[in-house]
Amino acid sequence: MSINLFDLTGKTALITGGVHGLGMAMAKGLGNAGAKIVVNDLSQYALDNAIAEYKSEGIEAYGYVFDVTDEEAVITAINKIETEVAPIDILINNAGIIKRTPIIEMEVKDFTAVINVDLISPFIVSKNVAKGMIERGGGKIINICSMMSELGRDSVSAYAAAKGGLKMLTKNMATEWAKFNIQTNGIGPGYFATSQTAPIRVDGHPFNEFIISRTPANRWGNPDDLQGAAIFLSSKASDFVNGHIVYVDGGILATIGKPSNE
Ligand code: GCO
Repeated sequence: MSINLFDLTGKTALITGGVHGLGMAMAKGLGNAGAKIVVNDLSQYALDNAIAEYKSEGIEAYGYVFDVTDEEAVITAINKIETEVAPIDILINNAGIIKRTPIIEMEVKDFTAVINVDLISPFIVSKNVAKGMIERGGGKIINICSMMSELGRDSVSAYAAAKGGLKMLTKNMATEWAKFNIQTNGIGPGYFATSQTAPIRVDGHPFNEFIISRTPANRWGNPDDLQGAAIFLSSKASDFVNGHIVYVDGGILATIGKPSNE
């Protein structure tokens, strides 16, 4: 009998912030591979719209309002999810924010806000989900990293510091939890066409042309381009993969780039 290493039937996946963009695309990939989907947001309105979209595509999905930076709220939500839906087999720490401000002009409160959501909340959610995974004999954790886990860019210091830290937090989670059959890895998206990049992607914006020339695939990523990596790292196919950041970037990190007139 052939085994489908990528089948997620019977699994339950929590994707934080999975109400739009890359998180929703990855969640749809997991849902189409058989998983039940649980997403969170601060807005019930956003959740209601997202759940309706998942269900319109035949995906079983549930939404919970909670703040990923508030550990008490996270613990309460995990207990509700694991009581009302099912134990969490797969966690994708996707929720994130970005503030584009030069370091000199950035206020400490803004830097701190990005670190809290993009680095400290994956720590909070993972450690509280991992407790149940350890009791149940294993699980999958995927942290959404970034090109900024490896590279700097003007105006995104807080985001780069958070995503660089998230890369190393991923490796430490892998180090501590692999013995419990929890595989912890990361996905590092390149530049994707989402609402988060909309301001720097408009036609004629210099950054738009720059990214197309800087990406060997000569295009922005489409959110669905992340589904394969998400399914792989959520499935049996990655049971011996730990602490690895899978960069889905069209080749950006493979090259120093080329002169714009080539
Ligand atoms: C930016 C972009 C990036 C991308 C992504 C790259 O301002 O440089 O928003 O942060 O969103 O993180 O991997």
